[in-house]
Amino acid sequence: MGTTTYAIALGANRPTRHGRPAAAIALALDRIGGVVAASSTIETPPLGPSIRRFANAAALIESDEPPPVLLARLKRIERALGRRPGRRWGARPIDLDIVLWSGGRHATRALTIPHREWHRRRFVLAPLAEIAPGWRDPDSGRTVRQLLTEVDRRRPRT
Ligand code: PH2
Ligand code: MG
Ligand code: MG
Repeated sequence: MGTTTYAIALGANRPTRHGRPAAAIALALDRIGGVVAASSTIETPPLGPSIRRFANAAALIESDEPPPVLLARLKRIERALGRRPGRRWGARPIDLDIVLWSGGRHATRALTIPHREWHRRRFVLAPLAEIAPGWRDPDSGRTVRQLLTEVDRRRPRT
């Protein structure tokens, strides 16, 4: 088992030869490996310019890789599942984001952990709250469960 725990957010909103977006998420989890917990896969309305709804999920993985090495591997998996570089928020067959890691903060030009936007995004917080409700954001000191409650208070679910 790995020495480091990572929380990964998975998203997809374009079908691929593997099938519906939820199938790409299942396949990506399989490729990532080291999965110690996986949330359910939920359907979410798109944030931003995309029109199609997303499938979103979260997973905890254990790995010996330092953050840049894991990031490079996640990008290779994205490409293998059909992701092509393009518009920043375009429809995508798979998006694999590192949200948190057991090392606290990591900030370089190439990669920032915690992910800059994760604490505002219900589609990240809701799946993550299923598997790591007590994980504390190193920036705010709040748990995933608290952050989810705050997002819902600002923008009540309809
Ligand atoms: N990802 C984005 C932009 N908008 N909306 C939803 N619902 N789910 C996502 O994963 C998502 C998004 C950029 O990565
Ligand atoms: Mg993303
Ligand atoms: Mg991404």
